[in-house]
Amino acid sequence: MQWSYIHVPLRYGQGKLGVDQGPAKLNELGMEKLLPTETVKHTIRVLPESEIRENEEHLKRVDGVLHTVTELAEVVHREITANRFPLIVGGDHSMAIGTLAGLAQTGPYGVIWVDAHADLNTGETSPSGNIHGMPLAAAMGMGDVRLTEVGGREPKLSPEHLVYIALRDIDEGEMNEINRLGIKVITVEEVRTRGVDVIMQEALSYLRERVNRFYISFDMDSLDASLVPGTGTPVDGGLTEVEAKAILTEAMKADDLIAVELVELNPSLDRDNMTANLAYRLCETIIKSKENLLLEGETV
Ligand code: EXY
Ligand code: MN
Ligand code: MN
Ligand code: MN
Repeated sequence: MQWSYIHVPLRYGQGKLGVDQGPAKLNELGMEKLLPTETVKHTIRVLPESEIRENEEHLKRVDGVLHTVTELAEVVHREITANRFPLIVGGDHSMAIGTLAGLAQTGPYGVIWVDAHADLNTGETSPSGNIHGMPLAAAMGMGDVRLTEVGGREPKLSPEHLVYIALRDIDEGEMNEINRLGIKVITVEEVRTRGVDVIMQEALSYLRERVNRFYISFDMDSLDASLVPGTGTPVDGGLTEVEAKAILTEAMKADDLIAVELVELNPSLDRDNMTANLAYRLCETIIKSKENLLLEGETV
């Protein structure tokens, strides 16, 4: 298995400066040394701030988001087709519009979305107009065509191929859609009371009844607000580091996992690098659990 390490220094899906520095901060902490030397590396291009117009109330900075997600879709499509394993690091969660589109170009897949938020708004339902709250709506073909048609006209994701974990800050429009579409939700409460192995087994078997591949998108704000000052939209009542690591380890053990994405690390908001160091430890967990699995596989 060969890794494809994809940097997405994107911040235009939301208004705070600094989240585009997430990938660079992880590299500063030594991230690239965690990856095997033969890892393929990509940095997705972003438009300069000077070219960004704040002129669309309901889809803020849409040109900046589109520029990057269009390229990301193509790179993800190409990397999966080349049988590599993308580790995609952001950057704000609007980047997932590109990831979801790129994966869709390689066939049906499922999603485990670890996030305090549903990211299921359209321009009409969004309270902020920030596109980082819209990637899953766009992937399901809901909302503005500029977002829904990234990487192709067809919807990129079916609602029954999505499982939320740690969801706890949901807007009214999103709640209506979750109920209407019957999207599967696993709360922090369930993670805590039923245990990570039980809920991950449930999430994986739910997806495996429907698709034979899945990816995990991990938003740093799925963790408890007290652990992540360095993220743009922290929410109380989140995951502990131990729970987050256990979820990621279970996902990495799955041989039908095709990609991992880690988003919303904002070093400018951080305190003494505590969020960046935590994100680094999560990436270490991701990489080591996959590498150990491969080693075991080889020794068998
Ligand atoms: N639901 C709120 C909105 O749409 O503006 C907050 C979204 C936060 C999105 C972050 C990436 O998870
Ligand atoms: Mn292509
Ligand atoms: Mn998110
Ligand atoms: Mn979030």
